[in-house]
Amino acid sequence: MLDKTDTEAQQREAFHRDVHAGLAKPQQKTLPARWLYDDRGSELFEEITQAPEYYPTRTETGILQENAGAIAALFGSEAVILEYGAGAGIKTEIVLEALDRPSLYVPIDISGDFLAASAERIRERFPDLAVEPVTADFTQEFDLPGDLPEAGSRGGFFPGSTIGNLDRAEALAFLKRMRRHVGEGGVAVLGCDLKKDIPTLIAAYDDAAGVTAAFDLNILTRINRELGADIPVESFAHEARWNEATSAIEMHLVAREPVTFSIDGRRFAMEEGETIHTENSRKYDVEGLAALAKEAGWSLDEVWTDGKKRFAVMGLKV
Ligand code: AVI
Repeated sequence: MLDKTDTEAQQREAFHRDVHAGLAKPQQKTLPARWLYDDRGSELFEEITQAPEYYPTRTETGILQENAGAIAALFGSEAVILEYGAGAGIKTEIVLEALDRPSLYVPIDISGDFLAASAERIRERFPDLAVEPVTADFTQEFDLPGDLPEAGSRGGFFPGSTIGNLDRAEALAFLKRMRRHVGEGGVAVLGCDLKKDIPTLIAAYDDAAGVTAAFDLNILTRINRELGADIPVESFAHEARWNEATSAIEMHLVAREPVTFSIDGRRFAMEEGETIHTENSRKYDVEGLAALAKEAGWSLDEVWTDGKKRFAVMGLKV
């Protein structure tokens, strides 16, 4: 687990390192998607979830609402719920509300401030529920607090299809980590955006109101502000692309003209049309993700989906 000042200093250093390494690449320039989420980025992501074209959030929420009883039954009585990425808001509340006498809720998030605020909200909403937030980057190894109660089973909750933002190796490592955290007799509920027609996917990642574009471009504003850079943000445009080989929607920032800029005194140049790849959002089919989960020690117990089969919520057992 991380101390707040440690986290901030390490985060800053890691941001600096990732930006320099990613933008110095001679071929495809890249920026890791995790840096999209500063305060403004997190606000814009919240707005994306309300965009008419962005179906995943409301589809998953509907699936959780419709199947809350069955999901609660999978978690069992007196469960310890480990949520990877705090603050799925309404989705978390739907699940916690349906549970039978949960013994503890453990939200896990890298952003300590965000985590504290969402833990507070949950405490107000569920005054009888014990809440023990853990500040940690759940895409890396970390240990849970040693004093978790033994009553009931442990259940991992990973909604939002955030698994799609990890590459295959990271997703496998994450599923193994969650398997280790829940131990024998543990279960998990995993949200997963499914493969579908390409126009629907592209529209979801390039909404007409330009919220996703603002979210993507905000990473350049963040670099300018936090790393003292002078990237001409208006010289870039957001683009969403489908990559069939990786089964992923990719977000790119395309240079609309030749651009030069400096970051900490180091010069960078990009040609017109050259792009910075900022995010992958992988789309699975249930069989593919179940096979990956199996490799990590899980077996598929149940699948809940919507009428159009756009999104799946998967119930896993150890
Ligand atoms: C957080 N994650 C699941 C979102 C997704 O759909 O991959 C991030 C996002 N990027 C653009 N729009 C939404």
